Amino acid sequence: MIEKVKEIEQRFKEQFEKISSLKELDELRIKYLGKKGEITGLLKKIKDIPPEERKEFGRAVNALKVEIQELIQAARAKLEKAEKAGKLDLTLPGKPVIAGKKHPLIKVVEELVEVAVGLGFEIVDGPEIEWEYYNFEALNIPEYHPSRDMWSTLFITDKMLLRTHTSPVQIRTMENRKPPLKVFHPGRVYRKDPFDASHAPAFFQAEGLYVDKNVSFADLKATLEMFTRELFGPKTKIRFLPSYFPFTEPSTEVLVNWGEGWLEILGAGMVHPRVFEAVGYDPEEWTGYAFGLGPDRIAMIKYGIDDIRLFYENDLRLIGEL
Ligand code: FA5
Repeated sequence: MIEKVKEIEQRFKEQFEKISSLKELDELRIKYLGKKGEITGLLKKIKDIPPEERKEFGRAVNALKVEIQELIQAARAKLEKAEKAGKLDLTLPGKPVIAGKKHPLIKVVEELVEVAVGLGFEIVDGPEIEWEYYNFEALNIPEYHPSRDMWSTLFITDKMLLRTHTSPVQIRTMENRKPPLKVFHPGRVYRKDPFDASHAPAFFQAEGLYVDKNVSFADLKATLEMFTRELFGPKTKIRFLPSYFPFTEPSTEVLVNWGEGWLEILGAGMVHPRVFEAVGYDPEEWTGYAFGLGPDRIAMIKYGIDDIRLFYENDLRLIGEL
């Protein structure tokens, strides 16, 4: 009887060699392992085998069954893979790869930095969580002074706050260096402002500070004209309006023509002597100008966006189109 097992094994292997499709493989499986298959037939015969041969026969049949199962399983995996590859339609359009794009606000900030570097400014950094001293006191805004109300402040403790403007970086830079200096700092600032079409509670500012001997208002004006020309093109109309900041004297605001009206994009002025005193510079010897640009408002004008909130809504259509 053991010869019968060997013979079936032989036959299976010959037929297995010739298999070239899943269909054929399945037929072969049924022929050997199916209900009426050869192996099943052999297993049914076990009970008729004389007891002394039964053990050996049973073991041989089971071993062959396992071998056949394994061969079929391996062959199926291979054939399935091959058939799948054969069905690959190379004429189908590919899946689009969505590349990341820069947010319009980041683009504007980067552009501002480029212009600043071109004008000889050095880029400096500063913290967003700030001491009340740097945000106000050293900028000639004493605690009792009503001008503090110009910045609706988010306090963390009595002495610590989320900076309301990038101007504290002026103080931090001057404290650590000797004049002359020409620095630029872009970063985020925070205010308890209502979130409306032209105000965000967290927005960008970019601070410029130039300290040297004999710096004049004409230097400031020329620098701001350069910035606006680079940002909006040479024909852009801008307006200088007299303004008030405790840390500059005189002070100005710059408005850019924006469709029907004018939008304020920056505050600026000549560094106040009190600010120089706070950092230990002699105001009789040194002069300077400072300005604070609003990249959010600049981006609105540049890209024709009439609502600042669009920049913060994470709608990918905005980024896709700009
Ligand atoms: C300041 O914050 C001064 N530190 C600017 C300055 C620097 C003056 C150096 C003199 C010397 P102001 O509060 O006006 O100023 O803000 C400056 C600019 O930030 C504004 O012109 C505007 O473009 C932008 N800005 C102000 N508030 C918001 C807001 N809530 N959302 C978006 N942009 C704002």
